[in-house]
Amino acid sequence: MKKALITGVTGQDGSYLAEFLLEKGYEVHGIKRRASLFNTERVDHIYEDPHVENANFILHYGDLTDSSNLIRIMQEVQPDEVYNLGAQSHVAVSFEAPEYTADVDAMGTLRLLEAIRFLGLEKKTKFYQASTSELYGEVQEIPQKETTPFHPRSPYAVAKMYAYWIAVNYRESYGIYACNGILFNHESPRRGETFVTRKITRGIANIAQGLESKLYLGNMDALRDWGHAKDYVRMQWMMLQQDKPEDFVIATGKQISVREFVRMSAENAGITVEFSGEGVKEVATVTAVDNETAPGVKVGDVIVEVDPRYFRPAEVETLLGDPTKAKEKLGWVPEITVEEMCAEMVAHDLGKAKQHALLKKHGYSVAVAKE
Ligand code: NDP
Ligand code: GDR
Repeated sequence: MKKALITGVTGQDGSYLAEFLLEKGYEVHGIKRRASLFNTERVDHIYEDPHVENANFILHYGDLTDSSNLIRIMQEVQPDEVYNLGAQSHVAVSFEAPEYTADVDAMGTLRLLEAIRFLGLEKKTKFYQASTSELYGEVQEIPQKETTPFHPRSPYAVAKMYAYWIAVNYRESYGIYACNGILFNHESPRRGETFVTRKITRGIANIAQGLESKLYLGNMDALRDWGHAKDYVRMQWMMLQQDKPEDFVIATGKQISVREFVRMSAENAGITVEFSGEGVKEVATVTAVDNETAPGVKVGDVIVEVDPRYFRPAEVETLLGDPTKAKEKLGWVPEITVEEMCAEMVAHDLGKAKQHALLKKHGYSVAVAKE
């Protein structure tokens, strides 16, 4: 039985990857952070009571800022594959907490690679690094591929740039099977609520159910190549099953704007919107509504406004990936379109919003968390 160790197992990708590897028959170990509340919601459905004998999904307390902890876990598990998905992964937050982001995202990667070396696991343990299209930042070529030069535009992207190169360097210096997946944005109903797609699907669902009246967004012109996390974790595993370690771009090859994602999400909730105004004055107004799915909305309501607080000191305006290498060398093709993904996310968030609306109707207080 192969053993995998996943950092960031409680995150979006970590949870899908853990499911995927368990289905493949792996013993899966994950690192979770200590928090004052349970933070395992995304993996609770696959969690096994530690009292059960031969459990094959095992969680360890740990942190990417703690070398001795990482070495101990690595020594205990002796993994065949390490997937380094743990990160302070929010670009906007990285401007607020640049040093912490560097510590976790850059130094955390170094600590894991050093643990492999320190324990003499160079020939046994394969290493996957969660690299990112944010490395391209101010894009030098459209679409972006493995050979496109990098120009990172945030403390997050700069930290991930270090992680990218240290993985390459440990491959070249010590022969470690280390590779980078340069993944473009990927989303799902498990996406963190403050990333733009989930902020939109959740906000629209709450508005449809009358729990909120307005959604505030930043740069609506930003263009992204959005795929589904399930397709992308499959690729993470495929990258570690090759004879030779290589880096791959993972993307769909299509891009849409934040504005278009708003329109699509609203349609999925039975709301038609029209955009007017420019820059910080831009709004989305309801022009038609299906009151079965959106009883909280009427024609003429302004449901989206721009708030400059969500603008970033340096923005990445456009990203579009070219996944030809992954298609040709690994036979990987994304199976879920952005339209299907958006419909899935809205349906999921509408389900939750309906539950909250029902509780509210029966007199229970419902607080909607906001950024
Ligand atoms: P999430 O933000 O959903 O998950 C991040 C995970 O990292 C969580 O499990 C989080 O724990 C954990 N984590 C954060 N800080 C630490 C720390 N100090 N020590 C240990 N673990 C920590 O990210 P995604 O699942 O979306 O992304 C996975 C990886 O892929 C990340 O590295 C991200 O930067 C990268 N990436 C993501 C893309 C995307 O579009 N999703 C695209 C390209 C790259 P907790 O649950 O406790 O917060
Ligand atoms: P990104 O994702 O920065 O690409 O990083 P995010 O969803 O945060 O932003 C995408 C684009 O939308 C614009 N935007 C907003 N973003 C947020 N979060 N909130 C808003 O209100 C808002 N309004 C507009 C942003 O400015 C941006 O242009 C994600 C993360 O998963 C990274 O970890 C990963 O490396 C990259 O994707 C690829």
